[in-house]
Amino acid sequence: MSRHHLAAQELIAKAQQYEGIQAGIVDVNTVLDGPSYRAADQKHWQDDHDEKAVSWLPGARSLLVMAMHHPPDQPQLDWFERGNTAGNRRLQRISGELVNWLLQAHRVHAQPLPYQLVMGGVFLKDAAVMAGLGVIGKNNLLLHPQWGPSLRLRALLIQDKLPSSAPLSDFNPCQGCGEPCRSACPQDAFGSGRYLRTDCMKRLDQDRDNSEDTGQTNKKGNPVMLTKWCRRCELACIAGEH
Ligand code: B12
Repeated sequence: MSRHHLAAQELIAKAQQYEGIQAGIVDVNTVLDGPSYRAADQKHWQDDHDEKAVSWLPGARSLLVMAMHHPPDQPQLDWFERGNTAGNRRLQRISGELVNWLLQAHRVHAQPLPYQLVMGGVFLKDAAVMAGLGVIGKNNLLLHPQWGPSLRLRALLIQDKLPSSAPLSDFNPCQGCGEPCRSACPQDAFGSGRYLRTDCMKRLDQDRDNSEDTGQTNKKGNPVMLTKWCRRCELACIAGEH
């Protein structure tokens, strides 16, 4: 077995040792050619980069995509406070540990990618589909065979070209479904037959306006606010093993 096959297999196994994590590998250029980049106009995203955006490892070839199970009975994983969520903080911690491990065990350089596109992140749902973690459902979310849409994503950029995981075949969770995800939307963001971001965004703006005061203060002495995002399209979905 080649050095890179071994690194890929061991990396996926290492990531999956963490409770509730599944992982796959995909060629980064395939993701950059994918549907979301085409829809969003890749050039626009590049032009839009924040000056604080991370610079990618030069010539990086692969991505490790991680899905973290987000059980519906743990809504706090998605609550947004002090600029982040608990679920995302856990994924960031795991990413850092995997980068260190990959360098020590295989002398392969990797880099945790940020969440936001403007900060240098990638479109994670596309990456996850291509890495074999699920398919895109009628709710425009990644659906995983066991977890349905109840997951959060994160990626590591890897310097070397590691062999890619195979996309899923024969997983069609939306076939014959009555689409409760779409009727659950309080903004009717799927009313036109496809997901409309501007409608969805209105609801998330309202969620932000309705942030709760935690009673804590940050270093600057300002109140720490907590936002609970609308997740109706996610929570109404019946895909996966509930
Ligand atoms: C910006 C953003 C938002 C914006 C805009 C969303 C949008 N879709 O445009 C707002 C704030 C509105 C939002 C809302 C939500 N988001 Co959001 N969001 C993101 C972010 C940062 C980028 C997504 C984006 O801009 N996509 C670009 C547009 C062009 O594409 P799109 O609408 O997603 O549609 C594309 C895909 O569906 C894809 N596609 C469709 N079919 C197929 C088939 C194949 C084979 C492939 C490869 C791709 C593909 O192509 C479409 C474009 O043509 C990602 C994290 C990331 N870095 O990727 C999280 C992310 C997508 N969001 C997530 C979540 C959970 C939500 C919300 C439920 C709110 C919440 N609790 O956080 C809602 C759900 C909205 C919905 N039903 O899509 C999760 C999704 C997890 C999952 N199971 O899929 C992500 C991955 C973040 C995370 N924490 O893991 N989000």
